[in-house]
Amino acid sequence: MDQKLERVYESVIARNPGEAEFHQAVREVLESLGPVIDRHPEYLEMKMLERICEPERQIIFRVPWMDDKGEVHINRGFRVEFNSALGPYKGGLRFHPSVYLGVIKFLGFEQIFKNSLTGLPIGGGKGGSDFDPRGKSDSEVMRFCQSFMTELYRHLGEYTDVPAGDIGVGGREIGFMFGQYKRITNRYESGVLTGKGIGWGGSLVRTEATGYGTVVFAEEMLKTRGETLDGKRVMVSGSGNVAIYASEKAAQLGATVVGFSDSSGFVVDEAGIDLDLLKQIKEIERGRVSDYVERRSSAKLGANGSIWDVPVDVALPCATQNELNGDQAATLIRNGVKVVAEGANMPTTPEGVHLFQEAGVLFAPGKAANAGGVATSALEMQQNASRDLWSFEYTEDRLTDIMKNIHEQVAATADSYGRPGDYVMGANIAGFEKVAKAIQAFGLV
Ligand code: NDP
Ligand code: 2IT
Repeated sequence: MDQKLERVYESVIARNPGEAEFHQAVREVLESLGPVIDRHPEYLEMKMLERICEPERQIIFRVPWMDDKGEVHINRGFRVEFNSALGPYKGGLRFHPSVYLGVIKFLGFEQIFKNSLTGLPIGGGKGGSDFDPRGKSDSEVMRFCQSFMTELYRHLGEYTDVPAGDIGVGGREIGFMFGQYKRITNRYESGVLTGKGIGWGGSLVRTEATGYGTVVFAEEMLKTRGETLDGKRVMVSGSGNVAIYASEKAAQLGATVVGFSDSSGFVVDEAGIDLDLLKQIKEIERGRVSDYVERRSSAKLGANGSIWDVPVDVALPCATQNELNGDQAATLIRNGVKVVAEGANMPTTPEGVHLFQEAGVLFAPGKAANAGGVATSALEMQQNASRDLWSFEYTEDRLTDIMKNIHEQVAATADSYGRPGDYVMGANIAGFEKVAKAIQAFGLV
C-alpha cells in the first residue's frame, strides 16, 4: 500500500479498535487507491479518504421484545449512515447473531462504492441486529421487527435513509417493518423501504436481482475470454436469497449447478440441483440442507472438507463474509476454476483474492458482482416515486443493462490504470471517484 494511504489506514484502525471486518474492507479499498492519489493529490490535502472512512452518523439502540412464552429479550440494533454524497443512505438490514458494529460498518463502507457503481442516485448505509430469526415463530419475528422499527423510524425517510433486506431479512421482515413505519408515521411512504411485496409497492425482479445480477456479471467476465456459462459446472455457497436466484440464472444460461450449502453443511448434487425443491425447503419450510438430501436421490451431504473441494468452472460464494479462504482458493485453482464472482459481501479472504488474481482466475468483488440487488432497489424507489409498477421483463432488462454497464466501467477503469482484468482495483477506483467528486463539489462536509 502507498505510504500516505498506510497512514490513513493506521488512523482508521486506531479510531475503530476491534472491528476486524471493517479494517479488512477499508484496507482492500485503500490498496487500490494509490494511483488515484498520484493523479489527485488534492484528495489527500482535503482528507477525502479520512472523510469517506468516517460514517456520517452511527445509530445504536436497544431492541426489547417478548417471546411466545412471555420471556423478555434485549437485542442491539444498528444503523450506520455512512455516506450520502450520491443520494439517501441505501443498504440492507442484517439480522444474525454475529452482527456487531464492525460487521455493519464493513457492509456500510462497501455499500458506498457498490451503490456508486450502479450509476443510480443512492448513498451508502447498512443496519441490522444481533437478533437470530432462526427458530423463531412468525409472531416473535413480528414483535421484534415492530420494536426495531419503533426506534429506527425516526432516522428513516425516502429522501433520508432507505433500508432493505440482507441476511435474515426478507419479504416477511420488510412487511412487518413497513407496517410499523406506516402506523407510527401515519404516512404511506412506499419509498422508505425496498424489497416490499408486489401488492404493496414492491418491484418485480427485486427478489431475483442480486443472484441474477451476479451471474450476468460472471457471464460478462467469461465473454472477455470468448466463453459463456453454457455447459459450465457451477458451485454456489449458501442457500438463501442470493444463492437461490444465482442458481436459477446460471441454469437458465445453460450451466449445471452442482451444489449449495447453509451453516449446517453442504450438498453435492451431480445431476444439477432441483430448484423447485430447494425453494420449497428454504423459502417456504425454512428447512436445512439435510431436508433436501432426504428428498433427492442424486444428492449427497458433504461428509468432510468444504464445498470448495468440488471441481467446478465457476464458484459463486453467496453466503457470508470470509467464507472462502486461501487454502480453499488454492484447491479451486488446482481444480481448474475459471471464474469467481462474489454474490455475498466480502466472502473471499484477502489471501484468497490474491491467489485467484495471481492464477489469472476472473475474480469479481462483491461490490461489483452483487450490485444488482441494490440497483433494483433503486428501480423500486423510481417506481414508488412515479406510483408505477413495471413488468418483469422490462425490469430485468434494466437490471441486465446495469450489470453490463458496471462490468464495462470496472474493466475500463482497470485498463486505464494499467491493470487489465483487475476487477478489484477497477471497482474500487470507479466507485470511489464518483463519490470523491461529489464530496469535493459540496465543500467541507
Ligand atoms: P439469506 O439470509 O437469504 O441467506 C444467507 C445464506 O447464507 C443462508 O444459506 C445461510 O445459512 C448462509 N449463512 C449466513 N451466515 C452464515 C455463516 N456465518 N456461516 C455459514 N453460512 C451462513 O441472505 P442473502 O442471501 O440475502 O445474503 C447472502 C449474502 O449476500 C450476504 O453476504 C449478503 O450481505 C449478500 N448480499 C445480499 C443482497 C440481497 O439483496 N439480499 C444484495 C447483495 C449482497 P443458514 O440459514 O444456515 O444461516
Ligand atoms: O448488500 C446489499 O447490497 C444488500 N443487502 C441490498 C441493499 C439494498 O438496499 O437493496
